[in-house]
Amino acid sequence: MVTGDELLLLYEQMAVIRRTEKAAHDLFLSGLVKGTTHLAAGHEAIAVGASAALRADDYVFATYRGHHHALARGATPEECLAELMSRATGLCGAKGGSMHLTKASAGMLGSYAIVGAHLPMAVGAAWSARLRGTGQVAVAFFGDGATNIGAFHEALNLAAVWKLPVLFVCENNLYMEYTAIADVTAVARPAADRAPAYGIPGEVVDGNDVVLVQEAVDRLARRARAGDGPALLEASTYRHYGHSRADPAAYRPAEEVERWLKHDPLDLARGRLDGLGVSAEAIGAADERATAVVQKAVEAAKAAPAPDPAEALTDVWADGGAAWRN
Ligand SMILES: Cc1ncc(C[n+]2csc(CCOP(=O)(O)OP(=O)(O)O)c2C)c(N)n1
Ligand SMILES: [Mg+2]
Repeated sequence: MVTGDELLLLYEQMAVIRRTEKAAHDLFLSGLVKGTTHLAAGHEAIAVGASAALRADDYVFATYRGHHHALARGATPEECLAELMSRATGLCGAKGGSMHLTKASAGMLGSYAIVGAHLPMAVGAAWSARLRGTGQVAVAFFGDGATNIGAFHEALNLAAVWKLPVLFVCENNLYMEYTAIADVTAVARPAADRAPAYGIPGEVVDGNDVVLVQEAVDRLARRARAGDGPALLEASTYRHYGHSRADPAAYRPAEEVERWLKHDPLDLARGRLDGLGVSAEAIGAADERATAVVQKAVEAAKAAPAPDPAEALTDVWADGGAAWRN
């Protein structure tokens, strides 16, 4: 069971993510973010709870809605915001942008814009871990929309057949872009209801409760490390912003939005902290630290230089340059 001090750390991480996403939204609207953004405000508890249950050397794969996973795996708000703003100090030197945040040194093996494409990659990483006997687990985070993509089914099947140490974590926010997943899927739980067809246990968790997510991922990761094979966790959640950019998400019923905003991951964690005897002052101090970190990150990213054009061909090919092609 998590202690008050441990949960306060998770709360602060979620508070940092929430504020980073708000900053990304504001920077986008003021024209400082190049390309698009897909914000994960509302999804914080999934990334933070899962990361808290994983080993530092485990592998994580995320989607284009992946800021929360990069931050939960140790990327800083400054690195992430600088990446969104195409600055030299960005997490990927401005070569990735919002949709491709990657921090390989922290096992964050990328954010992928092709829906479903990274699930087979996570299976490959799990296979590699198995062959090397490292005890590592690979985790693929993906949206509900990916469950209607062929790669989801291929990945689950192969992972089960080879009993690989991979966890499939579906962030079910009820929508795939502007379409309700329920309108195009015959089962109620698009991920969890299908997992048993591949011989994989499919569980559902409240994805807005960081403690429940941590407990579930901890249990499923132990199982995978012990050689008992893959598992699927469907985490119910809701995005606070639209799908991308400035989408006002007018296709979502007002009553639904209101209900989910009342089920906010930060509020839920605050309630649990209170129950564990953590003072309102301690929670307020965590909020203030989070605000200060993100404010500083925004200023630093704004002040950072653009990348040197001479860097354009570095980190592109395995040899670090373009010589491979010549
Ligand atoms: C293979 C593929 N088809 C279509 C798209 C366009 N597209 C981008 S995001 C998206 C919706 C995905 O929804 P979901 O998987 O639920 O993730 P969410 O955005 O809700 O996090 C679609 C269809 C794409 N990027 N890749
Ligand atoms: Mg979705």
